[in-house]
Amino acid sequence: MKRILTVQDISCVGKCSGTVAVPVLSALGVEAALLPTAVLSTHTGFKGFTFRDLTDDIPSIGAHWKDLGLTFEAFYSGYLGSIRQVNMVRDLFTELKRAEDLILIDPVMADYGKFYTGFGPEFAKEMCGLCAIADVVVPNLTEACFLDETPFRADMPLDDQKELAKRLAARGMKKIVLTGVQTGPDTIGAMLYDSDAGTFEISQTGKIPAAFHGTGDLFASALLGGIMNGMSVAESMDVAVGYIAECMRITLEDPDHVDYGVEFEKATPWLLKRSGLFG
Ligand code: PXL
Repeated sequence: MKRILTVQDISCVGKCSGTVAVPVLSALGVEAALLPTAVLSTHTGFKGFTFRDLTDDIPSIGAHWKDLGLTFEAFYSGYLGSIRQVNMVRDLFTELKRAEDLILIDPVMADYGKFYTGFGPEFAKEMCGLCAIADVVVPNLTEACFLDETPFRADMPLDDQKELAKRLAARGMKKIVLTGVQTGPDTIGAMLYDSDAGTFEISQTGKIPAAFHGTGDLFASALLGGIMNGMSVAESMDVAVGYIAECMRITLEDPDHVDYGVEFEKATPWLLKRSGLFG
């Protein structure tokens, strides 16, 4: 059985980061070890959340795993709470990774043209350094602009988004899966730029007029799960795009849905079927 390590926070309520990464990867038949970077009462979209920083625990947890000789076939980071954490994660992944293992970095820090609470350009600079050690990075359009230190434009033409992906490759990123790509007036999706092959692939779906926290985390987790099951990055991206659309469709169908996250649990049968794992 494949084992991966994911490093991100636990937002006790909020359906994002660690509390979606582990169940999605487990459903896809991957053992997911979780190193929590912080424990929050809720994600930062709620007012008055509590935040217990666990940065100081990271080195000793990594050292214990090293003593045990534990190995992971992939390393996956999401929301990291500080520059110090970004640097620790870079050290941890570099130390534990064997040549054949994969690193996937989701540079969680911004969306819709704005940094999340607590992040800014200095953080983006450090995150850019972490992305350079990854095999696959999964920025949304805002994060891609901030990594590249270029102004965000919600209506950026597709050709400009391709140039943006190429500039990220020039900063050392290998496979770039750009999310939130406007592929047409009524379509949205993701675009993979494989800098070694010099190729672009696009996966798209009909636009759903809603936005929920945690969909980026679900996307990255489903993407990694697919790759761990032997899919190419492009195939897995296609599944992940469909999965997010399905999660949103199911959520909006429920008149009692909460507004802080999607009902991803109910889309598990769809994901397993689409991944060829069930039914
Ligand atoms: O979904 C990204 C994310 C993860 N973790 C925390 C967050 C957010 C987005 O706001 O607040 C704590």
